[in-house]
Amino acid sequence: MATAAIPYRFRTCESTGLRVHADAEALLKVNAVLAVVFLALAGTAALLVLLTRWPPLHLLDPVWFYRLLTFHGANALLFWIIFFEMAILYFAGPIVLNSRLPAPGLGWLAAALMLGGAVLADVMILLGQADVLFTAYAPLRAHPLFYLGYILFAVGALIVVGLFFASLVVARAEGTYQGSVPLVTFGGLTAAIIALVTIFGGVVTFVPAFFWSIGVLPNLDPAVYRLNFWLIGHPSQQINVSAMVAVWYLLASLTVGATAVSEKVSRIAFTLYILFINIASAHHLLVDPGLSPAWKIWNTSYAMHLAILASMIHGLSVPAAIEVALRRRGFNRGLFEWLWRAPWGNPAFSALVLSIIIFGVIGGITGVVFGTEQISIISHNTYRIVGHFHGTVVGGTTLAFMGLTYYVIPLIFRRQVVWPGLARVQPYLFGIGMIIMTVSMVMAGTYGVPRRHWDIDFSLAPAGLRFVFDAPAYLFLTLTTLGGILAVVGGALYVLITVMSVFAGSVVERIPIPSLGPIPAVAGAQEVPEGHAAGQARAAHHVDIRGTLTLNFLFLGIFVVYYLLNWKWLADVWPVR
Ligand code: HEM
Ligand SMILES: [Cu+2]
Repeated sequence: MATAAIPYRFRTCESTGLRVHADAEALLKVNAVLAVVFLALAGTAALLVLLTRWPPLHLLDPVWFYRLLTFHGANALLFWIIFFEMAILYFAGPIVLNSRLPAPGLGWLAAALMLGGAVLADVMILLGQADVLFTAYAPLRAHPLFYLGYILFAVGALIVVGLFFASLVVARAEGTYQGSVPLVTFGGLTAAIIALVTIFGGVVTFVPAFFWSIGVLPNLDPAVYRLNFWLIGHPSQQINVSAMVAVWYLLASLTVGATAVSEKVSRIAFTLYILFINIASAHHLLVDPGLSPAWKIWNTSYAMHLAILASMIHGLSVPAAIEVALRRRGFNRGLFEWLWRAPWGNPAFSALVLSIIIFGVIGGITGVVFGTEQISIISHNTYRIVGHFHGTVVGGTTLAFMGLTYYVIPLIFRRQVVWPGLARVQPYLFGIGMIIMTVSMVMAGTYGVPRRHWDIDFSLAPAGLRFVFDAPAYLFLTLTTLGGILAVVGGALYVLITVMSVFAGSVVERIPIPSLGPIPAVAGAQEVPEGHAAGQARAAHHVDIRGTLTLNFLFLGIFVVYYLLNWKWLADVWPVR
């Protein structure tokens, strides 16, 4: 090898046999720990914002409500998720491909830039210099250092994306990996390619905003800002979806030994994301003036549905892979024996399944419906939107990342997960809390409750100017609060378990991985019992996914009903007599 002069240190993973480069592993650890720290910050702000949005309580005053709402959005959707994605790229690149990480020094520089940028932006927000909310829409103007923080963070992320591409090249050139890359790397590659486009969006959005905030640019057109912002704002969500789906395949393999039913179809689906997702950015601009109806309709129909098709393919393919794997073990009776006998006590598995369900049923269906040009008019800027995206990035992506953590701890940090009993219930608390919260937010929004509103019924205004919503709106806001509290408890448990395991867990060298050998016992999870021998023999050569297909048709049924209901609600807004 050409690089023999540089002492690259490797270890061989006892559990997977992978050859792990020490620098890649150290960078993975640092990024993962930082992710969890920022999640803790985001979650603290979430609780305060949540309790403020409950009309009887109104915990924070208006200034701190908007300040911490900004803080919550930035720390959750940028810092937590992207730091974790950087960790995933270090895993899906050099570690999965047995290769070295080229130029590890750049990885440390990137981590420093990202940490510095995140801290800078957070400090500016908390000092009251950036009360601009997540979108930072002009003409709201923040302190220049806030935009600089975002820009530094993005530059750091760009470097890590570059290192990921470089590690693919190095793995190929040095022959540490032959053949086509595994699905998890392919998913990481999808996310990394979309990230390039997204970071371009970040440049055209935040660099002008920076120059505007220091006074070099005299004015920033709000409509142009919004158009540019959604070139970063929407595709970055597709990075989250691609990373989440890659984690789904990985977790399905780690927890029950599942392999994709058709790798080719799954790869095509990932490619559809790259080709068609950016067009969907237009759904954020459907009520904006200045853009023609033809532009809006073209951009939120036709090709956009090819990206949705991709998610539907993964939503069929991952559960199908799980069903096939469990039926192979002999859980072959009827439609659903495999489902009942799945390893529900393994937190990585329950997180995976809840993530698929919440992302698909809540996030997915509401996304397609609210992104429809006509229906957008009754959902835009209502609490329905907040319900929708907590279904995707929280119930979907965040929960999947939580599940993966239960393997990162033993495999990368080589620590036992502490408190197995609590770890077992953690995904259920978070997931069920999120289900209650997101559904209630969507319902409150259906009764007209706006998003980003400190005081929906203007309780401080003179009597004649107050506004009262229909009673169900208040009921759903109460349920939102209860579900949110449950999720905050689940989230806090995740942070505690992770931090305690990483810093004080007992050392573990080897855990069983079902795709490579015996069934896992992560965090004291119940083992998958070996199935009935007869069923096992019968199932061995047979791809039977009747259970998954039944669930998928149930999903489509809910989809159709909800879509039609929304057209009815739209018609009710403007009755024709
Ligand atoms: C237990 C966890 C969480 C709870 C209880 C929670 C709750 C909330 C609430 C009540 C709002 C305010 C909505 C409004 O007034 O319009 C909000 C906004 C938001 N949340 Fe969360 N959230 C949680 C986790 C997350 C996570 C993990 C993410 C991202 C990965 C996230 C991303 C956002 C974003 C982007 C906003 C919008 C900020 C804005 O409007 O500028 N949340 N959340
Ligand atoms: Cu979008």
